[in-house]
Amino acid sequence: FQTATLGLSRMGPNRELKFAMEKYWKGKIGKDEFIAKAQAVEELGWSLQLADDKIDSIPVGEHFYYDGVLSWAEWLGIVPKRFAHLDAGIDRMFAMARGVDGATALGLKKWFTTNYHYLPSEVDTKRSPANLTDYLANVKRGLQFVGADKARAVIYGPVTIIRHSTFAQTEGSIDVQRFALLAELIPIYQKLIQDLSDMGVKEIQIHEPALVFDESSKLLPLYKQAYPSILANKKSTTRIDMVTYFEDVGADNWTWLMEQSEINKVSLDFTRGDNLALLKSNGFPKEKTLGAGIIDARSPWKVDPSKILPLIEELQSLGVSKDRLCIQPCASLQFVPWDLQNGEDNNLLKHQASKVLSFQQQKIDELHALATSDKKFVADTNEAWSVYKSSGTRNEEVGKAVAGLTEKDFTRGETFEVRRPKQMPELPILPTTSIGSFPQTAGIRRLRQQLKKGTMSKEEYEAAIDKEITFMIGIQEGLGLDILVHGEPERTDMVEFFAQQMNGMLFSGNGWVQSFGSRCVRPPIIWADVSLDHAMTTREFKVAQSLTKKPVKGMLTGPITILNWSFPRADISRKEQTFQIGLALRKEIAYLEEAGCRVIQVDEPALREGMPMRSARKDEYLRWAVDAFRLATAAAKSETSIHTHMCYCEFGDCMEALDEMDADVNSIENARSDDETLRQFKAIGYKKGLGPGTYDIHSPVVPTPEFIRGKMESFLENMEVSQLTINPDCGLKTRGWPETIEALRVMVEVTKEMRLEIQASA
Ligand code: THG
Ligand code: ZN
Repeated sequence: FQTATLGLSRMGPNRELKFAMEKYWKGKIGKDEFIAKAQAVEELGWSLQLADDKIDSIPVGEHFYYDGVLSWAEWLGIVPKRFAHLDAGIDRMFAMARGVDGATALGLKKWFTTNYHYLPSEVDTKRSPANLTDYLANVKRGLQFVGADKARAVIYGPVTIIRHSTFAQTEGSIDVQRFALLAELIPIYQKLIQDLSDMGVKEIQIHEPALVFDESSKLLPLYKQAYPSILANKKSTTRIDMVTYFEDVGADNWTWLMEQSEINKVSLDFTRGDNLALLKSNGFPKEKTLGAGIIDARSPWKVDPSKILPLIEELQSLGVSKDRLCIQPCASLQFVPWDLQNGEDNNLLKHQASKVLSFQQQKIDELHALATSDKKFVADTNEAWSVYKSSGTRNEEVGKAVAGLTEKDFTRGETFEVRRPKQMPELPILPTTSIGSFPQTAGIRRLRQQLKKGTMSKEEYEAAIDKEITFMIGIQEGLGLDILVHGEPERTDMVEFFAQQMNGMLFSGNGWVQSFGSRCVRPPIIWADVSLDHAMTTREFKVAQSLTKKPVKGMLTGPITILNWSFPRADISRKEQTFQIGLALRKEIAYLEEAGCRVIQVDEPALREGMPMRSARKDEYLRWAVDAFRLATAAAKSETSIHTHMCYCEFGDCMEALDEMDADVNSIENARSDDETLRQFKAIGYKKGLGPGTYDIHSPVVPTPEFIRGKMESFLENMEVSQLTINPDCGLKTRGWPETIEALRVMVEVTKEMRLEIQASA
């Protein structure tokens, strides 16, 4: 078979691109040095695909410095007015990503169902000129390095760009604006395709993952308008690979795709959604090549030959002959770390499970082995999986606990109406609180480094953490907040912190994946049944609660978020793993109650991102995701107030699920969405507690009393007074102390005034 990839990890084996970007921003290196470092990473990626002829179709023009959607917006001239005066090029691109004085940065949004964020382009009435010079120069470099036979120029297609853009509400219908933008983009893409043809590019990968959204009534007309007209002038010798990923394309898009004679190859994801069913019922056109995304680009696990070899057979039996079948990762490999053998300490490599792990480098090797029908690879991999499966992945007790769950285990003892009055009855109306974390100062980060290096003992570290907690409780007492938090000085990444204390989790030392821009995360790897055998958060809770009479909120990360921000194991369902984590958290809630905790927040910021895009699977996912949260929280006493917090996503299409979680209070990001979230809660008749964010924590600007008052008036128009809790939008970890204190002071002062007004008018 032929082999292809659809993109590689951008950061490099040791996050070279991250460090180069951050140095360039600080002015420590110049532009030429920055570009040289970035190109070295790109060339390393090319080299490892060229080695032993492992990969036949190698992407070029695909190495983005910050984000792909952002780079294409810059190249296409989709630049909002506030940046339009800057010179085109990477500095304007970085300015849009990070903001410059007077011009706030573009937003960040989750890319499909991943934990990677793209930057939505903002469409203004006037476009800047397109400038594809940098892109074309990069493709040219790629052609020279990789050779014209293997190089595949990557283009982000116009409909995917348009689908990931925001439009001004004042400019009328979004649909009309989308078509207007497309009309401007078509000639730019026409010229681009022609230029690539002229440069000698033999195949172009047009990435149009928007084909997997369940929105064909809105998007298919755009596709029909865009294609084939942008391909009209291409040479017949330039082939087109239309690339999709993350889901199946659905029946309508399938029909359209297969009818397009200008499209020579269609790349489909066979690891998510059900493209196989579409192939079975429709067959595959004889003149096209199938790019079969059979290696899961988002999983750190090796392929399982007992599953993948029958799939390859089946694709052929469905009429895709061997010469028209190209095997490839289902998406870009940016979602897995660079190389399992690079920078990992023995902790990971000595672990039995590492024999079935596979990062980017290993996936490229796997593709080569599958393409060449390497029998030794198949035998070795089968053997590794069977050793793994008999190496303690199952925990009988956990298995029994999950299998024995009944309806009752998912249901609080009393209904919301009955239990709510029993929770912290001493609180005033409009109780004030924060989302949990306080500024992670350089001093706090230094403590952790010292503990890790061994220059500080555990006792000294804990004493220093307790001092931080004491300081934070003092600040909150002084501000007059009603529900306090300990501030989380002991925590790094909220998922890593919990995963490290649960059984069944594995950690890499150097397994970084890009989250946004230069920021990376190191997802825990779930390798065995998850369980908990000690309290994770009670020590710090007790320290904090001993310092105040006010209730201190216990702070946990929810089961769905722990799953979605980890690498789940491949041999059991995500649902089962999430329930295991749910049971572990259920224990932690009992430990916290035992320690005297009366209010516990279980954060689920990643609830929405794991939701499949097509409706049937969406409902199924929401069912078990909500159940996992309920499993974690249902055993709480009626007197215990369960809060949750959500952010990073728009939740408009899963509002009922949020209600079904049955939390007593949902403190949800709201400030930036102009109270849209608040109105959505009202629209579903939400009757439980709500803490819509009063101000955006992403900016150091302190909100004015008038701003907070406006927000609170809008809350009161949409909800009953008794439902409301007053809090910022999100955690304050990334903020400095001065603006944090000042903003909370304003929030508390305005709340006190409003309480008096409400009481006076009652
Ligand atoms: N944890 C995890 N995933 C997340 C978030 C999280 N996804 C969504 C959102 N939050 C992403 N936000 C960030 C913010 C900061 C960083 C990463 C993701 C970050 N990373 C450090 C860096 O790249 O330098 C590395 C982390 C470290 O050194 O511990 O700053 O909260 N899982
Ligand atoms: Zn948040």
